[in-house]
Amino acid sequence: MFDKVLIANRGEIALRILRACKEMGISTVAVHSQVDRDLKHVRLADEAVCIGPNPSPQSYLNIPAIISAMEITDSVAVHPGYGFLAENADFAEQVQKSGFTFIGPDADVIRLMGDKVSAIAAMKKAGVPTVPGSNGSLPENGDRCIEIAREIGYPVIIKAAAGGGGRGMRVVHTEAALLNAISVTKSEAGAAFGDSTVYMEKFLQNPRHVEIQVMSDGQGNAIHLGDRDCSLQRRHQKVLEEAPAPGIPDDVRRDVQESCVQACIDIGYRGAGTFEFLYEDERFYFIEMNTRIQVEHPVSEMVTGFDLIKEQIRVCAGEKLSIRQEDVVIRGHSFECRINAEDPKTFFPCPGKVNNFHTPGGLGVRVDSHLYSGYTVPANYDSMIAKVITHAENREEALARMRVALSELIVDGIKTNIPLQEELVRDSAFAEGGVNIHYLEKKLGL
Ligand code: MV4
Repeated sequence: MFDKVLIANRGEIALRILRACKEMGISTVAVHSQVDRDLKHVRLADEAVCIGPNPSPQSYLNIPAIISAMEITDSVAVHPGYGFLAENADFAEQVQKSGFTFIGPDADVIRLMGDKVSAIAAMKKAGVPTVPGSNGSLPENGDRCIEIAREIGYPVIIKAAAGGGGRGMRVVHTEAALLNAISVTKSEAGAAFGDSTVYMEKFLQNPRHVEIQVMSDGQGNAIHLGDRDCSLQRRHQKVLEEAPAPGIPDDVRRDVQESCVQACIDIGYRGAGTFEFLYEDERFYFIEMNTRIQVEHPVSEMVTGFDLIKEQIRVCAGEKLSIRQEDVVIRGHSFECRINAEDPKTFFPCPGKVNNFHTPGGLGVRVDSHLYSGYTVPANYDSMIAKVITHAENREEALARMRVALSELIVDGIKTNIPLQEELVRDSAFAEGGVNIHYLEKKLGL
């Protein structure tokens, strides 16, 4: 096992990783920007290194600074968390070339999945169901593009191969609008990502966002840890997630889960991963794979009782998977509410000093947060300040538990989205289960 792990992240996920390392007897190194020296995990880590000024490009995205911090602290591995460098293949490669271990898949697997065209091709080959589409990048020839769109049928969506997470896409409803949409999406993609490759898919009008959690050891063993429904989102930011995804027929669910496991083995995947799907009319359609631990991983941990961060560390240290698929039993239901420091009406970030922080508790209640009374939320980073997670024997009880948990939560001094979350856990359509990706934005009148 690793002697010392450097945590290349901040906030709640840095604290989550720190706790896992401590439980495993691994020494910890926190790296932080200047404004972040008072972060909770920085105080709790065995060592801390300031890696630069507050803007992320100069600190949390500064690859030489992070590798230097590994060298001066004798760290042997780095956990990237989510965001920042978590899916940066060049970072993973430079970590490896410097003689350290990146806690994640190989750089070439990150690259394969980072390019959505190659990711979809790899998934199709492995038997994962994909969206009907161009099966590769769009040709330069406009007449060919028109033919492809006719075969797929309108509406279609043009997506940047280097995009993902909602960046660089455009819906096209008519043939008259197709070629201009392709050319605009291409130039935007070229400017944003330095790669103007685009592809085409059938546009699904009212899907749900359902994703499958996997874990693989890169030694031929892979398992899934069930699914999550993340359909409640605003501007591609998830707001409230749950596991398992409600109302999916057992055979449909089993088939897609098994295809994800097979894909992990096919691509030589190592570590935690998420297969993102659109789900419509009882069918799954692969859209992207995330090669990192995700914000919403706790709901999968709650229903499986399995520590995903500890397993990531174990398999990336060269151990085989510690459990088999038969050992994974989905028990009950779990919800996660993301708490953000933002105006509940305008959604503008609201950083500032937290005078008082009181967290809910009790059976089946978990709070993943780096906040403490007196902490100042800086303006430089993501506005998520806490995740409130509940677990119970069934969906209704887990939701009731969330209503109580939110009623106990106090974040004094700054504006938060707690009022929005309070409303969502009382929403009757959400309580029914299975709302689609447009539900929240429609409810908010966007
Ligand atoms: C789609 C789609 C409909 N049809 N692809 C947005 C984020 C990126 N991961 C893919 N996205 C979408 N791709 C096809 N063929 C609708 C979306 C989409 C979406 C997907 C998941 C969660 C929220 C979303 C919000 C708007 C659009």
